[in-house]
Amino acid sequence: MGSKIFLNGNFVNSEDAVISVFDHGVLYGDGVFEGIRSYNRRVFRLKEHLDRLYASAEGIKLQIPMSKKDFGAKILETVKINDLNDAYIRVVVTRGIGDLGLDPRKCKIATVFIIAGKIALYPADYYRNGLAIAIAKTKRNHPDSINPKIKSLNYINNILGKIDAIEAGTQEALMLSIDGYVAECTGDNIFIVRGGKLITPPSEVGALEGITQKAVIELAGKKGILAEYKRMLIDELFTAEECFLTGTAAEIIPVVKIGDKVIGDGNPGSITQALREQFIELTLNEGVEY
Ligand code: PXG
Repeated sequence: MGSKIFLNGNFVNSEDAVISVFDHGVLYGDGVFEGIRSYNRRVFRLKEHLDRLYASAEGIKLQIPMSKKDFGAKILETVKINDLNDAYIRVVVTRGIGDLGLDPRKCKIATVFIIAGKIALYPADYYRNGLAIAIAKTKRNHPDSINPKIKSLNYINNILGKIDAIEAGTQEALMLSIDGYVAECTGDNIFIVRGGKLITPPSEVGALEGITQKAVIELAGKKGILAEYKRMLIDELFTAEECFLTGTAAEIIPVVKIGDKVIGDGNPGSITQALREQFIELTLNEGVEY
């Protein structure tokens, strides 16, 4: 059965949810997006996702033709109308329809759509036993070229990193900055535990400011675990006590191997596991109801 998609002001059936070949989102990846989840009929961190969406749009000088408040209401309506208890919500704003040239001024109005569907999760095995990740051959975009805080539709850098992961036979790949610092994975932020403390790379190295990343830092704070944003070289990961990834899709997933190096004793760490349990509890109780 098809779902209902919010597209440019209306709810349409999924088979009718089509956009123009002249949309600059398609022609140039000119647009921004968010991936949001709902749990237990509550949208997790809606405000944070809306704030990031609007900040991303501002970062590419794209005017979203709706207020943040109305946008939030439409997101809630989209999950509700599709009667989903737990959903993956994809929110996209493109530059809109223009001509066969880059000039964004030719695009008179942004295209907006919201899809609410089921989420494809990592198999439960990976949460129990941990993930092996590769080190991507592809370097992360330089932060002076593309501000890593902008969650744009231009994901080729990440997709090349994902292809590196696939070629290495892993699910994910760690991306390093051009000068060799640990940035993030292709769709997740990375943390290590060292001396019982959490360390994650700052956005300036070339990482998206993750909403899950921030939630995990808050949770750690409540448990009295210190967390800091710090530049790290790859060697610092190899000698970490624990390592895990965070993201809307993955939540918190343990990493037990990076390239050919085993992390810790090769099993998911206890701090990682405790944070994961707390995070799951948070997702069920927090969030905006619909
Ligand atoms: N880094 C990158 C490059 C991302 O795309 C994250 C980190 C984690 O951020 P959040 O705010 O989600 O904690 C992301 C998020 C998908 C999908 O369908 C990807 C993301 C989120 C949801 C779904 O692949 N990426």
